[in-house]
Amino acid sequence: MATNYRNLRDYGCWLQYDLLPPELLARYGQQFEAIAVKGGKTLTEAITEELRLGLAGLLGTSVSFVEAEEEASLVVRLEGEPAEPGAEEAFRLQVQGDEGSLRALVSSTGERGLLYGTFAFLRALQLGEISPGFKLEDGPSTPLRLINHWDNLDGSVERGYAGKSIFFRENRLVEDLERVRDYARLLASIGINGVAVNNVNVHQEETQLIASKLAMVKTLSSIFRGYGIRLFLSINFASPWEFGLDTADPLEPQVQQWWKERVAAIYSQIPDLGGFLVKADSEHRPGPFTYGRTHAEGANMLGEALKPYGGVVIWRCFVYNCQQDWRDTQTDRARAAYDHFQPLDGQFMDNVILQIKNGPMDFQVREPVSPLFGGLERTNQILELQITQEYTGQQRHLCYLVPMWKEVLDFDTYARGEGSTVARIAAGAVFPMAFSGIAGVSNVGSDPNWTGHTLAQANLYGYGRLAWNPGLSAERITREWAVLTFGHDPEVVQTVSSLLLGSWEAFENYTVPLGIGWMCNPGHHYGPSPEGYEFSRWGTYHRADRTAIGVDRTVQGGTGFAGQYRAENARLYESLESCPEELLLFFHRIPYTHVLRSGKTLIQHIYDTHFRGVEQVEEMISRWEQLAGKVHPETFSHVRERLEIQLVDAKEWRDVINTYFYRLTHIPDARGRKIYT
Ligand code: GCW
Repeated sequence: MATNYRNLRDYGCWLQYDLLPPELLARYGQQFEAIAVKGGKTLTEAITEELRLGLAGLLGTSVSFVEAEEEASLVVRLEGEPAEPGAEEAFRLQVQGDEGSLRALVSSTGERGLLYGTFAFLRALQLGEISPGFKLEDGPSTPLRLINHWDNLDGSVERGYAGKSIFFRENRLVEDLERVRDYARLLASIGINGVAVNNVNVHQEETQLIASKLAMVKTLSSIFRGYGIRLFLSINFASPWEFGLDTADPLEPQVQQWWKERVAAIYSQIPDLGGFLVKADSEHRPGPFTYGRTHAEGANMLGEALKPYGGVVIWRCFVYNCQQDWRDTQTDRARAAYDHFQPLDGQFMDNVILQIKNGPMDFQVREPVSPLFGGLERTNQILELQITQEYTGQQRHLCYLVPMWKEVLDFDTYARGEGSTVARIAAGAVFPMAFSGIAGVSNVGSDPNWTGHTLAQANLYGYGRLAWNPGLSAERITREWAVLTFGHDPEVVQTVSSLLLGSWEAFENYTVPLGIGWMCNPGHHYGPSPEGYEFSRWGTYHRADRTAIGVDRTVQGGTGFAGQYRAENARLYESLESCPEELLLFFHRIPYTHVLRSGKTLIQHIYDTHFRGVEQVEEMISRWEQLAGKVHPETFSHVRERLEIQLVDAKEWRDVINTYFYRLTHIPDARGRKIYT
């Protein structure tokens, strides 16, 4: 069962380890055949296995492991003590000698550093960067680099677009645990150090993971441990009640006691569990509000229970009123996270971490950055990104998210003057924090290629690389991924990279204009439905009529959301003149005849981008076609099929959106293109 996946090309993702091209073989050929791995224990097997596999594949030789360092041309060595917390994840990679007799040393004060250094060595080898004098001192910028799975025990995956869960099936663990190991390896190769394995929507069955089904967690954690990854569990805040108490009130001593005992039982089985991830008072999940308590009181109660074991509580800020009435124009969902959590700044225990979605709404193709970044000064916090493409084409469409994430990470909050970027906040460099980092919602499932669309593997890779170092450019990450996945043919690397890098823009062009969001089908969120969410309870309205569209979120005449930012950004968004145009309809209500900086009216901009988006997909297809015979035939036809689906859907989006606005406005396309009436 395990092996039939492995025979498939795309199963290997970016760890293909294909034989290097002749020019690199000439340099590296017979160079790294004797290896010494010194020190370490938990991760030694992972390190040696990786080197064996990697070097055999890349260099076409078999390697031997030797005791004496002098006999080795590659030494992986643990040395010294970590100088500060986190230093054990950093490594040094040095290459000496001259072409023809290279000697490489990977060293770290910690085992995880050695593992990351090993992957870095193999990557640098493939990129042709290993040469005499090469030196890389590298360590993660962000301490917590997490993946969140929205996997349910029955095997389904909430917002999963790549098959079923790779962990669970019919309330048990899957049989193929080897695949879980392969997954841990993929994650370790990009520096991930924590995984929450179950859905933040904790249904009844999953509540048992902290009790009768704890053995499943133990098994999974032992697999991940072998790759330096700690396990986290999503928990149900009302667990005490589910297990028979008559309350889950965080201030009730019996509830506190219940959690302490539960946590003790869990840590007796899994002493290195990372902690809990909690979605509370959000989309019908229970939480402290039921008992008139604050989120600080709720989170701290769990923090107390976890503290003796070094565990943390990751508490999500995705809290808003999901029972809104569309007639209510006072309530603004965009304000909710800040309104709920900013007043609690400074009240959370030091092992509680707030997890904040990148935008104030919910993973739309374009949103401003959540004002909680920069708004919270005395609270541990991590950024939440969505790797799974819920609103961005569901892994049927190519939509590479690294450029979007770069914008989020580079966003300057001005919280401590210029340069207070989200990246630096996530790195704990703006405000002192005991914990900081990044979490990404997984896009992985049981499909043989892991991500449904093979090119969506790049989103997982890019996420990990950015979490490690938000300073890496999108171009660098993309090139790395293309070379590791497809090899060195410059035409392939160039085409794949440019397809990826242009895809977010294309997707945005044919879907939802200028930051309004939500014009998708309710429920499953695939495909266009301009008013699908217009009269619903979810607080997601664009309020288009025949003269104007958008929500006024200014302080002056709107919901005041713009005022949640620091002065520099508040000013920027408040005024129609300075508001970045791609976010215009998020912050302002605009007549269709309003003239944009391009000189076009808003309505013409909508038409133009929608025609353009479809053309971009057409161009993507013809560029991909040119790779026939240059990439693996299975990958080639798989991607072509997906691109063809994307084209059909892009046309559907274009026509629905254009017609919707034409029918409202009766303003024709200035260029006379076909708009259905
Ligand atoms: O984007 C929304 C999704 C829900 C998800 C929720 C959340 C896990 O539509 O499926 O629930 O966000 O982030 O909690």
